[in-house]
Amino acid sequence: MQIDRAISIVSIAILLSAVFGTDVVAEESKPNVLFISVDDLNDWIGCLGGHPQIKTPNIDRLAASGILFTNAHCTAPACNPSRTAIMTGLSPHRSGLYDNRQKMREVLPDAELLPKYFSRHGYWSAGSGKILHYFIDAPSWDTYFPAKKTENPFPRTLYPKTRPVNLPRGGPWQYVETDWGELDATDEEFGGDWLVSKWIGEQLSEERDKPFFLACGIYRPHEPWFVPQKYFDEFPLKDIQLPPGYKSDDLDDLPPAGKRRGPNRYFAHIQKQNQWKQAIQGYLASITFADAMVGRVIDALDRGPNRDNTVVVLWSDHGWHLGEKQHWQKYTAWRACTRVPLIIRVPKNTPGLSEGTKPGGRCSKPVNLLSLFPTLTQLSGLPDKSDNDGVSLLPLLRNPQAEWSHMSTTFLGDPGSYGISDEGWRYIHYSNGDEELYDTQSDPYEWANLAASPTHAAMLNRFRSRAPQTFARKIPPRDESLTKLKWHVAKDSSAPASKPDGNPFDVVFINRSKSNVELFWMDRQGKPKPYGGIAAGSRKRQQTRPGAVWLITDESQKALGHFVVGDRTAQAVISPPSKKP
Ligand SMILES: [Ca+2]
Ligand SMILES: [Ca+2]
Repeated sequence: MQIDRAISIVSIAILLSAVFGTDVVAEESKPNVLFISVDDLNDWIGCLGGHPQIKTPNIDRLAASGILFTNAHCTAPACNPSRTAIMTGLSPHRSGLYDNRQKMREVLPDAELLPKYFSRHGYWSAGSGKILHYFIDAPSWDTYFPAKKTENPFPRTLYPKTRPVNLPRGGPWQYVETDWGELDATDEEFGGDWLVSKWIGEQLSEERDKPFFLACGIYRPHEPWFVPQKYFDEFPLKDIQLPPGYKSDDLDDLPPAGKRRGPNRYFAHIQKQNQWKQAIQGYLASITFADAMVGRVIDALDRGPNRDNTVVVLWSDHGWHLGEKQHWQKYTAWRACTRVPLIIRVPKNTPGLSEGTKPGGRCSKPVNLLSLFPTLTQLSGLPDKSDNDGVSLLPLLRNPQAEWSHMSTTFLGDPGSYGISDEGWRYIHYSNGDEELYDTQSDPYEWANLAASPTHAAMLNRFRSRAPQTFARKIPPRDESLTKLKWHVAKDSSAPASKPDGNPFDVVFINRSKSNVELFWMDRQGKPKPYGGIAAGSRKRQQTRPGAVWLITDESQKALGHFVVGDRTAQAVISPPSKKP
C-alpha cells in the first residue's frame, strides 16, 4: 500500500511536471524548516565559549545535535541590514541597504523574502516575534503572531512601571532602552518571547498537509535587559567577570578610523555610573532567558509529530560589545560584533542532504548569514533563487572539514567599510582607506593590529584582492518614514532651552498647516534664534543635535508649539491647529 502510494505520488509529479514544465517534488519529501533567530546575541553561549559564566544548556543541546559554525559572521553588524540580507539573500553592497534607518521596502520594493519563496513553492509559512527590523511585512507570510495586519511583531511584554531602573539617562543621545534589572514576574507574566515560544510550540505540535517554514524571533538579549528575577539569580553580581576580550590599552595600535569607531559614550557612561558589572549581569541573564525560550521551542519540536522531518537553524543577527575596544553595542567590524552563533541541524532523508547532519559537528570555515537563503532552499529541494549573493553551506553540512575557498564579508553602515573573515585571519577596511589585520588563531580578541607589519604584507594583499570593489548607493529613507517627533502645543509664548548633546543629524520639518510658519532654535539660555520660514505645505531639512529644541511660531511670531530632538534623525510635522469649540 505504502509503496503503491509513493509510486502514484511520483507518477503524478512526473505527469504534472510534463504538463506544466515545472519541478514538482512530491510534497511528502519536503522537510519543514524551523528558523530561530535570537536578537543581538554575541558568542556568549556555552558552546562558543565567549564568556566563562554563561549558561545556555538548550542552545548547547541544539548545537550538539547538529553542526555548530564557530566562524560564522553577520552580513552587517546591525539589525536591519543583517536581517534584510538574510531574508532577501541580497548583500548590502548590491542592494544598497546598509543601515538601520533605511526602510527595506523603500530600498527593495519587489524583493522576495524567504517565507514567500517557500510558500510559493508549496510551503505554509508562518512567523512570530522579531524577524525583520520592527515590522512583519505581512504579504510575505501566510500567518503571523501577533496578527500580521498589525505589522507589530511583538506580543505584550512586561516592562518596569518606572524607568530608568539602573542606568540613569546619560543625555538625549542615549537610546532609551539601554537599561537592565530583574523583574518580579514569572516567564508567563513577562509575556514577550514566552508568548512567541508558546505560539511557535503550538504550530510545531500540529500535523499539517503542507510542509512548513516557521520563523521564531526571540527578542532578548536585545535591550532593555529586563527579565524575570530567576535569570539574574543565576549570575550573582559579586561573581561577575568582565568580558575576556577587554584590554584597556587596546586602541593604541588602531588607525584613526578604528580609533573613532571604538570608544563610545555608552561605555564611558556605564563605567562612570559604576554599572559595568550590573550590565554584564543583565546581558547574561537575558541570554539565559532567551536560551530557556529556545528550549521550549526545541522541546515542542522534539515532542511533536515533526521531529524527524524538520531542518532546524538558529542564528543571531550580529554580535555585541560589552566594553571591548571601549565600545558598547554594535556597528563595528571587529569580531566581537560580527561573529554570531549559527547552528544547523538536518534530519535524514532531507532532499539536499539525505544522510542529514552528523550530531556534534563543528565547522571553523568562514561562513556568512547570507548563505542561509541558498542553504535552506537547497536542503528543501527547491530551485535556487537566481539573484542570491550568498553561497550554499551544503558542502560544509555534509563535511564540516571540506575544502572551502570562500571568505565572509561584513558590511558597515557606510559603503566602502567592511570586515572580511577567513579561517584564522581577519581584515578590516574603512572607507577612508584605513586598514586592520588580525591573526585570530593566536589573537581571538583582535588585540594586536598587524596591518602595519611588513611581515604580513602578503596576507594584507590577499585580503585586498578578495575585497568587494563596487558598492551600491545607499538609499536614504523617505522623510515620511522617519521617526515622528512629538509636537508640544504652546502653552505660552516660549519653549524650553536646548540641551544639545550628541552627534549631529537631520530633522525634516514638514509644514502641513495652511499657513506659513517661522522656525526658531532655542539656545542654551532659552532665547529663540531665527532659522527662517517654512511656507504652508513645504518642508525644511535642518541639521541639529539630540536635545535641541525647535520652536514654531506663526508669521506674527506667536508661539504655536515646539519639538525636542531625540537620539536619531526624525520628521517634525507641523499640523493645522485643532479647532477649538
Ligand atoms: Ca539585532
Ligand atoms: Ca589593540
